[in-house]
Amino acid sequence: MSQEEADLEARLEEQDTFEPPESFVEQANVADPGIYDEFEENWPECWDQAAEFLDWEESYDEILDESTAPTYRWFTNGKLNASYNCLDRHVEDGAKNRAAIKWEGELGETRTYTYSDLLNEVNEFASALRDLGVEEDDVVTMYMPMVPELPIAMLACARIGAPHSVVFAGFSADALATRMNDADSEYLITTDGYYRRGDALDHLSKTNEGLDDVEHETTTVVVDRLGTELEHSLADGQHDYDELVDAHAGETVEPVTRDAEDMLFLMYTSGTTGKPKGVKHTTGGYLSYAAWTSHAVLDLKPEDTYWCSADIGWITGHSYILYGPLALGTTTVMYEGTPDYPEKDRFWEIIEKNRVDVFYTAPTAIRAFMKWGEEYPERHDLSSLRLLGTVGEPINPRAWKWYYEHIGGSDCPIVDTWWQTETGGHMITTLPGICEMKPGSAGPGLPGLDVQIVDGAGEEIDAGQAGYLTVQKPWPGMLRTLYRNDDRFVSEYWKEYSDPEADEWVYFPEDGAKIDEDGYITVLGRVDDVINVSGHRLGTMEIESAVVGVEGIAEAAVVGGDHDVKGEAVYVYAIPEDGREGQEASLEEAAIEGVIDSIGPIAKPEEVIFTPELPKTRSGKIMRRLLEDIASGNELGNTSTLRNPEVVDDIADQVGGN
Ligand code: 6R9
Repeated sequence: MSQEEADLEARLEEQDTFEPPESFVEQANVADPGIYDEFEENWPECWDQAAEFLDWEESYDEILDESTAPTYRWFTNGKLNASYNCLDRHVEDGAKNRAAIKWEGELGETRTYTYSDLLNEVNEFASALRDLGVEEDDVVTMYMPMVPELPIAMLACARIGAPHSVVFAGFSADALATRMNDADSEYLITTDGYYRRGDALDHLSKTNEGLDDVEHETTTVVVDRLGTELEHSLADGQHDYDELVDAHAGETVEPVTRDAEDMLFLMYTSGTTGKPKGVKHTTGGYLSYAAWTSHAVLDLKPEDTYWCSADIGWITGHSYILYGPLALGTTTVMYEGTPDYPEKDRFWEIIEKNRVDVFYTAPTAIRAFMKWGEEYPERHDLSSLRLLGTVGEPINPRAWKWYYEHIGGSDCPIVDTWWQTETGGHMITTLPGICEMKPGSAGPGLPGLDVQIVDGAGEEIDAGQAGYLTVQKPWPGMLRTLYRNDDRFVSEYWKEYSDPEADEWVYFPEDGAKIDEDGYITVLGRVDDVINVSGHRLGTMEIESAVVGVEGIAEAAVVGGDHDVKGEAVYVYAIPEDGREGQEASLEEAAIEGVIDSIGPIAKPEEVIFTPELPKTRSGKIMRRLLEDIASGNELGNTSTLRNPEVVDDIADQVGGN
């Protein structure tokens, strides 16, 4: 490191606020600080501004209908089609030759789809889906890696009014079956396989294993990603994607008119109890909100090339690879593979090659880049970048500053965006052309949102104190319900702080947070039994039930422990059944396998710790906090209130030498 660089680094370390660069502010989509007051004074009419990013076939009667709260209805009786808004209208407006998707395959192959190419592909596949029998409101499941056929299939569904339910390809066969059964989804789009670090992975066998547990007949479409590398024979009811599309070459399908409140998609996410929740998003509110936040927070412009490195299998990919950017007519980059293949500079190579203007990634990736060292970004010209973003978990100031300096060249604002599957889009973040940035703090709530930090009784608390994050007014991108489970929708999100008798509804996202004097919010993490591994939400109960499903394990407790790169990692504490003592090695293997089979490799335990007993309170509750502290190597507090304090030392001795 040169003296100059060392000086800069020392300066950065001290600095705790950063102003957006003048050059950014001058061109920012939103630069007038008056927007905060304007939205507040003019609520909910302010949300017209989001709806105006879309073309409506029929205009709405009312911005917000609160009569069925907490199931709010937005843009009532408005009519539109999401695929029309992401494709046709841009082609009609003269952008037909602009790239819509630039796809980078892991092995180095690329594909570019202009808006007109993408529209054609979507039309053909929409026609094929209809031919297979898909009707409006049928849920179509996609179990696909990052191949262009995934967004094509999603937009084809949107075109014919069939909600999609995308299941992350890294999830297990069990996870696929659970979601298809819950949604009664009779159609599945999948692939034969995909590449990971150059190896061909078989995905169809995993798909078929999942289908064995689906309780109804399904029609499956299989995309051939691997060519001859993996030969598969398709079973009855399984169709080859290319053959289908060839048979419908050149066909077009009129975009189906959807009501603003009609479901656009379902997305399953982990919650406190074992069963994943089907979060329902709508056509009008969700799409307006994805478009508006892409404009205001990500500062996207039609001429931008933008890259979000998430997987489309998560909400971030839905809102900010696909729907938001395409609604605005931007070029969105989609990368199939991992950041370190073939080398650790793959991301920077993609940015340089595509002249990416705006880049959006996760803290876990940034921490890995830091570990690998700045020589990798230094090999590339990253001067095309104008704005950086992060999402998924809190970003520590050190990682923030590294990102700012080594990727942004100390010249790009960073938006640290707090939001959730349920919120549909960004909620807490700075507006990059207006706000100063404070590393480690996401920022204020967006204009039009009423975010408050409260104590256990729901009273707003003082700056600096830790409390619970709440959102006290509805917003267009919010979930409408949990699929076929309105009761759980109310009990999961609206129970803690609402007053149903007074018809006052407060959304509780189950995160802890604190706020400073300037209204900047630092999100402290989940307060429920959900852990955040590499920015992915995993329910500890789901993992526990996988572990206790293993023969020879009597009881288990799963917690998150601190991890350098992943943020949190999965720690399993397990009690062997009587007579199985001494077989810990094979039980550990079986427990790990059980978790991978039931959820997927992302949930793989970091350690399985065997113990004859779990630490319990006198009332018999497992002391999870204590187990978390042990896993994280933290100082252990007073354990004398336990029923069995003696087990603590015994367990702690086993964990990473703490
Ligand atoms: C978009 C997404 C949501 C949970 C959320 C919170 C955590 C997300 C964050 C963040 C701190 C940020 N989270 N962004 N925590 N700072 N910028 O990640 O959705 O997968 O549903 O996870 O992730 O705990 O409640 P999802």
